[in-house]
Amino acid sequence: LYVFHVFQLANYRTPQYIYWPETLRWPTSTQADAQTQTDKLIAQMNSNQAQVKQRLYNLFTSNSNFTEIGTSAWIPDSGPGSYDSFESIHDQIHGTIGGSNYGDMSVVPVSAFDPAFWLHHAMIDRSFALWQALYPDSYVEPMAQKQGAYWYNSGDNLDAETRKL
Ligand SMILES: [Cu+2]
Repeated sequence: LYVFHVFQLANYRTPQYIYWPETLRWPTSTQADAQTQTDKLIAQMNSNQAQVKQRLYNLFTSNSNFTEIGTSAWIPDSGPGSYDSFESIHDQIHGTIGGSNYGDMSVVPVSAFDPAFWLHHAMIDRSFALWQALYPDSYVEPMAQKQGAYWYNSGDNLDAETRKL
């Protein structure tokens, strides 16, 4: 895997990214001598494959509203239900590659150090492009920010022109 030498301890909540000299997938531990467990990664990816395939199929075939399928932030105003989104699938893949001991792909500040990050995000972009080909008239609808965040306050109106961060 890719070898790198960066880091300032103060920037990371968990110290292993300081002493891991390379990206790790399904690391054996959070200790300095942790090793990637490729067998566990492959087993988990194989285990999840059918479920992720079905979820993508469902998004392509059962929902023509970009706002609803784009992010996991969309929450209907009323009614129980099970909702899915490209972002939720994206999140699951990050965790599946990172594994249970916080491999790089599991943690936002370091996930892009794993070359798998770029393949994964290319697949998410591809999925969006395929969905947009099916539903070319649906796009971002204005909606209020649900929770305060660093750049936005709860209730701020966000739309397609909102600055992406
Ligand atoms: Cu990501």
